[in-house]
Amino acid sequence: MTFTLFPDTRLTLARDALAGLSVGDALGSQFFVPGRRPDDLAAGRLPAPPWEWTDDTEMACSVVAELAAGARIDRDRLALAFAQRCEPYRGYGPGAVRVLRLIRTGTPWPVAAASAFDGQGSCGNGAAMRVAPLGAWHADSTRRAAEQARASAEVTHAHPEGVAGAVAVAVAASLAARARLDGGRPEPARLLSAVAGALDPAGEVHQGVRRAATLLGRPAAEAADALGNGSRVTAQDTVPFTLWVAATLLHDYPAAIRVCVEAGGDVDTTAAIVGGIVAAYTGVGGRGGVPQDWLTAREPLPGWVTTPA
Ligand code: F2R
Ligand code: MG
Repeated sequence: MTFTLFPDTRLTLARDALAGLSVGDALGSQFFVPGRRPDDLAAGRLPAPPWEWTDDTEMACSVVAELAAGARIDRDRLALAFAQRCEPYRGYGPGAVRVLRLIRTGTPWPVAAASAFDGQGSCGNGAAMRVAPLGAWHADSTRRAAEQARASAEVTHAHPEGVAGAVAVAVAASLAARARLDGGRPEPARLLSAVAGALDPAGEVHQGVRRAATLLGRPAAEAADALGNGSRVTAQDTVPFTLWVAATLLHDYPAAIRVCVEAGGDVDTTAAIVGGIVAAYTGVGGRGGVPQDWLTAREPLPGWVTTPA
């Protein structure tokens, strides 16, 4: 079935995904504070606000601002926006800090991104962590979501696995937002199979997503053990597990975030990825959606994304 998606609807879907992404990021990063225990969250004891968001949210806000302004990713503009808005204290990866400094000081983004990690390019999870709102924006086309995710990734992540991580997350968010519009819920196995179908079969992210499908129905700890929980901070070690969580708990944002927190590893980023995909389906508030009190506890988003000029 084809349908027309009006710009306001695209923006609403992308903003809901951004709400889920930023709350996941901000709440997840609270669990790096010594003394915080995942059990507290399971028991309903929330950290004291404000929950400050990190690089995941800062970069995702630039992606949404870019879409709101031009409806597509202009790589030159996005690279400059990432570089100029980067507040290094937000917890950026070391490769990203260097690439963004090069771009800020005039190095063209293709050169800067290709120079990372001794010329391999970054396969960090940073291109995946920021892209769910872009996928939700493209609820009408997984092909377009994949193509635009690739464009958004390339400006910082030249390694094919870093790009594949972004494509996988964007396709999952596109399918989640589409299911919300259609009023159905994708079968977890079908969702993972559709994501895998958008990836290079020779890649590690692809293989991880296929493995995730074989672990559906197993305990979360077993899935995290087999797939990785982001502790290596790479796309390969982060994206397959996040897709397993999102596919399993697409209808239940709080439960999905709790699973990320309990799995440990790169919790702000696993919760940002999962939160972005799941909120593209559940929306904010209401049954299964991003809880209003969690949204209130999150540090406000920057004015340039909430009230653009
Ligand atoms: N930096 C972090 N998390 C560590 C600190 C967690 C916590 N706050 C604490 O206090 O303990 N988080 C941020 O980094 C991730 C996004 O990273 P991005 O943008 O991809 O950056 P980078 O530096 O390019 O890549 C991240 C790491 O991946 C490994 N890596 C990348 N390319 C590689 C390659 N070609 N070969 C080998 N390793 C590669 C490196 O370890 C990089 O440092 C998010 O989690 C964000 O929140
Ligand atoms: Mg972070």
